[in-house]
Amino acid sequence: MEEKLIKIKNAALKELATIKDIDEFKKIFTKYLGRKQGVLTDILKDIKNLGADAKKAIGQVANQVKNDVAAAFAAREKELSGLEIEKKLSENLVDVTLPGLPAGWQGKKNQAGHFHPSTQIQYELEDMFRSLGFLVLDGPELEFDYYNFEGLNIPQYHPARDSQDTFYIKDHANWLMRTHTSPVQVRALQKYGAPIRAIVPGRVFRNEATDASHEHTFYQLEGLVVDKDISVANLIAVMNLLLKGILKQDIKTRLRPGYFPFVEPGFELDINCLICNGKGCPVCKHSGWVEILPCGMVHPNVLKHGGVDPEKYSGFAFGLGLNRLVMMKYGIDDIRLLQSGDLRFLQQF
Ligand code: FA5
Repeated sequence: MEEKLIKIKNAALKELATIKDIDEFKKIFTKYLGRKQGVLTDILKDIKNLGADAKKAIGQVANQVKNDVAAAFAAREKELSGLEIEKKLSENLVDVTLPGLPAGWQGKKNQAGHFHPSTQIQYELEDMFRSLGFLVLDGPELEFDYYNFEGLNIPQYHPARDSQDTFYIKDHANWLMRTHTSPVQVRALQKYGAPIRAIVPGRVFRNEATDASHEHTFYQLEGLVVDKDISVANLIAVMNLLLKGILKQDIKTRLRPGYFPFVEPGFELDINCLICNGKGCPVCKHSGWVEILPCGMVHPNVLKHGGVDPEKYSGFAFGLGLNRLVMMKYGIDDIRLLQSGDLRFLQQF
């Protein structure tokens, strides 16, 4: 029996050395050490049936063989599992250092996506204003009535509220979707105080009947400068710089009085319609002029709401209609195209 045990051990070790993967391993493991029917398991079971002396004589050898074979199997299993993991890794190799595919390639590898024309203009304006020392700020789209109206000198029941058709939030009397980016004037003054130079690009919402120049969801870019001795001359200089910087051409502008409760005096800065060159078209409502840049000197009450002393500081603010500027720059004759999601339109920019 001892001889038989040694033979089995040698055969098992020999076979163990020749196998190449974990599947083969599992097979020979069952063959030798399988619980129900393994060559070695069976012979070890037979030892029980030997007489006491024979059992004693063979027991030690049997144990040694059993331990040697089990250890050899365990070592080989470890080795083969390691090889298996390496094989799987090399088959599914992911090179994390490879550059990503361009956004929007959708099957056409050379077709990269790009920013929306409004975003392009927004980023250009941000760069321009940053170079003039302005902060670029953000504000919430879901806004409190206080910041959208009250803080801007538009109390409850003031008729100026009607000029901005508002989406109110059901069951939340104090909440609304902001109708302009001006609420960030008060927020910015409260947070940073004076002096301050900031712009606020952002999305605004109005319950509008849409047409070629009106959307219900559109973009504005607010500007705010508060410091000592700020005058209308500073306001006009910055407005002209802004329009020239973006439109990259000399354009005709006109400044006329405009009423906004949060500025005093208030202005409408219109530009000559670049769609029809001032001849008249649906975009300029056949007037030849496009309302693009309402502005004015910050009202003392707004400064007070922002915690700034109007006796010491003055400032100007403007609320650029970003979509309309994009339309003028690229000759787009319908504002609704901007949010149409139509690739034939978007791919032109
Ligand atoms: C305002 O929203 C003021 N907050 C602007 C302002 C800021 C005045 C700071 C003074 C000081 P108004 O409602 O006119 O003003 O809108 C500003 C600009 O947004 C308009 O000139 C226009 O270019 C654009 N705009 C207004 N309504 C729409 C609309 N429905 N669709 C697209 N653009 C619009």
